Amino acid sequence: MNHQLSTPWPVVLSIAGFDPSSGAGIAADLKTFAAHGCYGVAAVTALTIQNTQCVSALHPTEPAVLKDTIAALLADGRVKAIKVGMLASRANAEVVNEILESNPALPSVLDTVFRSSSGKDLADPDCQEYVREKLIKRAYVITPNLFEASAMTGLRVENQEAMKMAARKLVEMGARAVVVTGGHLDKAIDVICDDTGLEAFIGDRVKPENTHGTGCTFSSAIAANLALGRQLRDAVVLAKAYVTEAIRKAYSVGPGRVPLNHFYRMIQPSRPADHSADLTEPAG
Ligand code: PXL
Repeated sequence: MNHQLSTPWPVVLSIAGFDPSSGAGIAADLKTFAAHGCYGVAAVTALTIQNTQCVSALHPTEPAVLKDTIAALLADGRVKAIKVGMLASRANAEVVNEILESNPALPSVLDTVFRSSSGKDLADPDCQEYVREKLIKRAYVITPNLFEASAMTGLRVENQEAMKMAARKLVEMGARAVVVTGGHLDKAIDVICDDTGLEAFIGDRVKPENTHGTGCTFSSAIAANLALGRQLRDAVVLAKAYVTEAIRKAYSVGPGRVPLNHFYRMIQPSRPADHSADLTEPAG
C-alpha cells in the first residue's frame, strides 16, 4: 500500500438527511467539512423532497441500511469525529445510539433536528422522545435551537435567560455539553453549558434573514474543529464565526430560503461575466 498517498485531512462522518437543494443536511455538512480542511463521509438517514421553498416529503432510510453504511465507513478506521443531524425515525435513532455507545472515544455532535425552518416535522414523535431520553446522553455535545430546547425541556425558550435555564436543564437530563443556539433572537446568542459552568456568546445578527441550513452548518463546523483537535469551547467559538460569515456572504439560489455560502473563504459570488468586450472588433 502506498502510504505517501494517505490524506492528512481528518475524516468526519455525517449521519444526516439528504436535502436535494443542498442547503441543509448532508450536502451542507460535507461543504462545511471541506471548508475546514476535513474530508467528509456520510450515511443517509432519510431522503427529503424539497427545494428552496419547502420540504414536501421525507423517506426514512431502512435502519439496517443505515447501520451497514456507518459500519462500512467506520471500518476504514479514519473517522475522527461524528456529526448527527436529522434522524427521521426512532429505529434510526436507535442505530445511532448503538454506534455512539460502541465508539466512545470519537467526539460526536448531535444536532437535535426536530423540524425544518419551513415547518415540516423531520423526526416523528417516537424519535423525538428517544432523542430526549437516550441520545442526548450519548453525544459529546448537543446543539438544540430554541424550538428543540423547548420541546426537550418543556420550558418556554424565547430569551437569553430561558436559554440558560434550558441549557442547565438539559445537562441535568444527562447531556454532557449543550449549546443552545439562538440565531432567531434579535442578537445571535448561543449559550454553552456543561457540568463546569455556563457561558453566553453574543454575536451580531447578520442578513439575510431567511437562511437555510444554519443549524446543520454550525454543528458540522463544531465537529470539524473537534476532528482538527480543538477543545470544545474553541470549536464552538470558531463555528459561530464561520456561520456568521457564511450567512453574511450568502447568495440566493432560488425563490425561497437562502443557503449559506460555505466557501466564502475561497470564492465570492460574482455576476455573470460581461463578455461584451470580447465581441468588439480587434483593432487594426
Ligand atoms: O435544518 C434542518 C434540516 C436538517 N436536515 C435536512 C433538512 C433540514 C431542513 O430542511 O432538510 C435534511
